[in-house]
This record gives sequence, structure tokens and C-alpha cells, in this order.
Amino acid sequence: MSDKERGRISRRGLLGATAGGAALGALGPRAAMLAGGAGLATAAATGPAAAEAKFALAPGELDEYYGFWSSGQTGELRILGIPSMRELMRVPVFNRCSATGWGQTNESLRIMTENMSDKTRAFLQANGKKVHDNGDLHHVHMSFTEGKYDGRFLFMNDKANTRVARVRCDVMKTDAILEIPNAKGIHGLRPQKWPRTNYVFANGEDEAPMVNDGKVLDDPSQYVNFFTAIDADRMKVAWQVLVSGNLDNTDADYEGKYAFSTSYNSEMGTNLGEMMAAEMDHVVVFNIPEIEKGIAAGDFQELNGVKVIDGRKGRNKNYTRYIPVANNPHGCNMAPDKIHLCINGKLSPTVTVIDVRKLDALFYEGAEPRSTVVAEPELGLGPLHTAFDGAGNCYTSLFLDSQVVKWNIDKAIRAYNGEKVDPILQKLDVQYQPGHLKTSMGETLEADGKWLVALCKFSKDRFLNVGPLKPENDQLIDISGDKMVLVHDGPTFAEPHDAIAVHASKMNIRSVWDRNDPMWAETRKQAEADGVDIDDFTGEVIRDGNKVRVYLSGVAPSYSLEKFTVTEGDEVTVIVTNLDDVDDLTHGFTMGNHGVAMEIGPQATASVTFVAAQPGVYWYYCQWFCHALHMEMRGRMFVEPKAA
Ligand code: CUK
Ligand code: CUA
Ligand code: CA
Repeated sequence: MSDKERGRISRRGLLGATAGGAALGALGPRAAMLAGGAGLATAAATGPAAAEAKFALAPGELDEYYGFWSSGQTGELRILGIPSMRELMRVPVFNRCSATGWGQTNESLRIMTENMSDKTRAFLQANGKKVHDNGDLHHVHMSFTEGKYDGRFLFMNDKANTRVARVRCDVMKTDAILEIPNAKGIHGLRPQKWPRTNYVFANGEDEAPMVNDGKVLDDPSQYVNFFTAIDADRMKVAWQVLVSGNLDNTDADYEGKYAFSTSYNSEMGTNLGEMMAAEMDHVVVFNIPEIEKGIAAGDFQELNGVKVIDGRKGRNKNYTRYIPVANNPHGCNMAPDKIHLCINGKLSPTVTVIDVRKLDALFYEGAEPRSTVVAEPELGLGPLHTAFDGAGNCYTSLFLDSQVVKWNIDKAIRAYNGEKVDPILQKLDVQYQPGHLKTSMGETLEADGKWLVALCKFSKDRFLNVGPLKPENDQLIDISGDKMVLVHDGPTFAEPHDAIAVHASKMNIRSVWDRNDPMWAETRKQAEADGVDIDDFTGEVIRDGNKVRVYLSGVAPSYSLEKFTVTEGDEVTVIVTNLDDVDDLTHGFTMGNHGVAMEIGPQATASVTFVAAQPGVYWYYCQWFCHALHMEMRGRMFVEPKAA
């Protein structure tokens, strides 16, 4: 019997149990389902049926975990429920969003542009833009307090345009975007875990001249790379470290002492052959207290306003050390046992396990770098990333083998010491070519070993064909038993790299905005200057030269103004406040034929600016279905022809 058939039968079994038991039926579908699941569990305690009973939620039931998903080249953050794998929300970050107006509203444009370099600003202006329209968001991670998720912020990278963003977890909106100077192509990103997330560490992947002004071009001998520490509270660069080789993935320890980055291009090559030429690449170990001391002592150069410390090989003091690992490593994963760092081999079929307790000797006693390695199990082809269950087991994605391999750290260490033990516990086929994989709470001290999600890069035959561009496939695996059991296929649009699973108890998310939220503080200031009270049901038109500010309020199902008049060529700013104080009652504002649309959440204010370039009658309307008379929630803008 194939897994598919088994799945079908088990589902029928569950339905049968519901229909058959009238008493169970009276308890509601969930109780019946649990009973059905329990019945099956005795028959097949670890089979797909039991696992499915755990992941399937009845209508109205809530998930146990928030899954925060990156979206790669889509540039947004996604929220999924785990274990149901239902997509709950999309949070625009680096992308332009048609629904919410992210990238268009004045509030979002302020966030997207305030930490932008003058160089980028000028570049965008030359291209007729205010912001980049794309991003490549690979890694999303939550802020920590003492090694545990604290539910405050999510941080994420943009590889495409060298940025780092922060999302506020109270409202699930982006509140800061920082362009990182000097570095090129921010890839690996991790928050400091201990004592709290004071820093977010970010890796520059691409090599470029230190001063990239066109004077040096095709001379790779003058290229450099940067490791960046961002002040997580202020969202400003704290300092950077100049490194040898490039930087790929990163992680931090549970002591606030060391951070680590993999480098697949220690060769500083510029093509595939050159990047694979060496026998060994390396892991860079950053000594955070020593770097802070060096900065305080003035041992840095200033480059584009950033304090840069020289941590390159050879000239380094106690800022960095380089541990050789097999050529072209990738993932960098710190185990929740606080001791073991797993470096995933990619080209090598191995994972290199470093004992972080041995790093002090490396820095202060001149120990040989490889003496920190305590295991190097051979696991299969193309190991990319490793996740943990908090019980001493690791789950490593094997890209080329299309498998997840479960292995035991302790056994791997014993095998490395010559004992005859096999660290591999199980290999599970996934569909297909997994990159990252994430366990529930697995990158924290509260790793709970319940679920694993394998983010597969290819879905091939797993879904109905939708054309040459296929979805990715995020597969849910039950790891609560001895054996991993695949329970769900989850199609996703381009292209999640990484995800985290955060227990719902960690989160404290608002349903209605605070009227005094800083998101629209600037807008409020303008309203005050205009003598308009945006906390009231107002409809005001303020003329200020050729600038017109239109203040609107919305209470379902109407706006406070049914019409307003501007003159051809006016720069019009529409400021809308949603005065409904009701959970889930979002209004929108769309200006017909103007390419203008935005979301206004309950108790929120949002604004958008455009030029009324064409005379005529234009309807504006609410595009969020808010009321039985939602269609009627609209009004007219008159654009008068300019006097000849
Ligand atoms: S990287 Cu995508 S599979 Cu950007 Cu974290 Cu490894
Ligand atoms: Cu307001 Cu629809
Ligand atoms: Ca290499």
C-alpha cells in the first residue's frame, strides 16, 4: 500500500468513526476526531494515520504554533499555522503590496526610505522610483531573551538589495528597513540569543571593492567582505568586521560570546571553478566581547559612517578565528544543548560538529583550529541545514538525496572517537530537494521535538500542474515518535528558504490598533498643523499651494466625505482614519484609475499621495469588504481642469 492510499483510508476511517458514533457526534467534530485518532493510534501508533490525526484541525480550531516563513524573491514575510500548514497572513516587507499599499502609503515609504543611503536614493530617482520594488528575503528569526523567543520582533534579510528589516510582532507590520553600508548581498542573518537580542548579525555574501565607486572593477584581489552587527533596538549598524573569504550562513551561541559564519568562497573566486578550487573553506568565529573592546579602544577605520574592525586572517588579533571545514559549506546551526555548532557540508557529505566550549582555547591558548571539532558524521549527499529536537537528535536536509536524515550528536561524537556506532537513526524521503528545515522551537532553549518542516525546493509531481513555474513544497513531518512520519504537503509560492515555528503562547498580538501608534506619528503631526482632529469623524480639505490634503474618516459603511474637488496638477494626499473599533473590521481606500490603494486597519490612520494629473470624475471606494453596504462605501473626486 502506498503512503497516499494509506492516507486516504485513514481519512475515511476518521470519518467513519464520526458517523458511526452518535454520542461522539454530539461532542462535536473535534472530539469525534480525537476519539477516531486514538482508535487508529492503537492500531498503528506511529503510522501516518496517527500522525494525521494530530495535524488535522477541525474548522474553527487553532494551531499550536505560529510558523514565520520567509518568501525568498517575493520579498514578504508569511505567517502559517503549524501543524495545519494553513497560510494565515502575508506581511509585505521589501515588496510592493497591491492590497495593503505597502510601498505606496506615506507611512510605509517613510519606513522603506529613512535608512537608505544617499547613493541608493539618487539611483532610484534616476530610475523614476522612490523604493526598490523587490527583495529576496531568505531568513526570518525572532528576537530572544535568554535563549528563548520573546515575541517582540522578527528580523529578516534582503539579499537582493542588501537590507535588513524588522517586523513588530504586536501588529505584524514592518517598522524598520535598514540598508547595510559597505557589505554586498546580505544573506545569513541571526539575532543574538544571550542575554537578549542586542545585536542582529548579518552576513555579506558578495565580494566587492572596499570603496565601490568604480575605480576598482575587475580586480578581485582588491575585493572584500563584511560581517555586520546591527543594534536591534535602534536598527542602526553597530559595527562591521572585515573578513577573509565570503560569508554565507550565520548563527550565534547561547552565551553572548561568539557568532559564527560559514564561508564557501575562502578562495575569493569570481566563478564556479574558482569558488570550488580549495580543498577546505572555513567557518569564521567572531569574538563579540573582543570586538566590542576593540571598537571602544578605537581600533577601527570608519567607512561610510560605520566602524569597521579588521578581522581578516593573519592580521587579526582576538576578533576572529578561522576553522577549516570541507570545501563549500552552507548551513550554520547552533544546537539548543548550548554546546554543539553544526556546519553543513553541502559539497561534502558530512556535518562538522564544533564544541563551542573549546573556542576559548582557540582564542587565548593558541589551540589548533580543528581541535574544536568533535564529530564529523557522514550523512548523505548535499547536507544543507540542520534542525534540533532538544533531545540530542539532529535533522539534516540532504539536498541531492532528497532526504531528511535523523542522527544523534552523542553517537556521532563517539563514532568520531573511534567507537563502532552508527549515528544515523533514520532517513526519510522528502519531495524534493530540501533546503532549510525547521523544528518546533528548535533554535531556542525550548526546542520541543514535535514537528519538523522540510522546505523543499522542488514539488514536481506532488501537485496539479500549474504551468512551467511550479510551487515549492513545504512538508510537515511528525518527529514526536521514534520515527519521522511525513504527514502533509504544503505548496508555497516563490520561494521560502527558512521558517521558524513559535509556540502561540509566546505571542501577544493586537487585534485593533492603538490610536497613538508611532506608525502614523508623522501624519498626525501634519494633521495637527492643519488643525484637523483625525481622532474625530472628520472630512476636511486643506489647500496648501498646489498641495491638497484630504482628511477622511471611515465608519462602516461610509466615508466622512462623499466628494471633494482638486485642480488638475495638484499633489493630493488622502489621509484616512478607520474609526471602527471592531476586531477584523478593516477598510480600504482605492482611487479609481490612479493606481492608488491602501489598507486602513481598525483604529488606524494611513495616507497616500498622488498627482491628480487628469481632469474628470473619479470614484474612490473601500476595497475591504466591511459591511452589507460595503459596495456603497465610495465617493467622488472631481479634478477641475486647470484654468487656461
Ligand atoms: S539559504 Cu536558502 S536553502 Cu539563503 Cu538559508 Cu540554505
Ligand atoms: Cu469599508 Cu468596505
Ligand atoms: Ca570554496
